[in-house]
Amino acid sequence: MVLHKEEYETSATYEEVGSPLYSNVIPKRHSDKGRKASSAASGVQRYRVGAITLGLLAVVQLVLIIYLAFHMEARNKNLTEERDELKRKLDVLVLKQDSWRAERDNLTSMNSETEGRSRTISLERDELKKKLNTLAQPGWTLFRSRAYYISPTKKSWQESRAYCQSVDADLMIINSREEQVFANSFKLHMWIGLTDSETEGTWKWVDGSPLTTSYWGSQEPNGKTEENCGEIKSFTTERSWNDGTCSLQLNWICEMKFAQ
Ligand code: MMA
Ligand code: CA
Repeated sequence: MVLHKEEYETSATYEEVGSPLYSNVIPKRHSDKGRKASSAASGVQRYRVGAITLGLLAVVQLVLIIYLAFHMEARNKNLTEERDELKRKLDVLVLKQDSWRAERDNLTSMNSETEGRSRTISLERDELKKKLNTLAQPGWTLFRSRAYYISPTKKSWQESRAYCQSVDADLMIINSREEQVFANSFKLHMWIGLTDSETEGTWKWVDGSPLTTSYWGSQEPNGKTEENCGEIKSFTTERSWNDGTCSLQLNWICEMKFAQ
């Protein structure tokens, strides 16, 4: 603005001296000497103006730089805080993720445990249902939490055993005096779950357990390799067992268990 005005005045001084239009505004001293002095003063003026302008620009620039520096500083501080906050949040999330993973694994194993248990329960339920249906058939008797079946027909020891197994039972195992007395009470010549077929002279029950307490009749067992299957024979005496020929057709007694 200042420069403009100066130029304006100067150009007028050079070109429009005689113009009546400018006669009022042009100063009276318009000699060569005066013109030179005026020109020098205007140069100094311009220099000053330029210097001031540059100075102002420098100040403005400095202010701008300081402002920007502060601004950047503040911005940096904010970003650092944000970054730290995000790091903290990330740490929390990583911890949560770990505990959720552990929880998920825990639930997964609990789930497979539950599934396994429910499969077992369902198998046991089906087995008990089947046993209950069997018990409703004629020939079955309950005694001391077990069920016993006295056959109305005769079979070999092996076929008799197969029948018992087909109804989730087996030939009777006698492991108490009570059971021995109970077995005799039917007053029937019948197969029980005893054999020495595997090793001659070594009597075993059908569940694989060895014979400990026995109720052999007098002189029994006497059949060597000819008689490898156990039977109730002389039921009028407590010691009623005989070793008989396994292919003989006899009645039989099954025993059913409901728990181990
Ligand atoms: C039958 C048979 C044998 C038993 C004798 C006892 C004759 O054979 O049952 O196993 O030992 O009788 O006299
Ligand atoms: Ca015998």
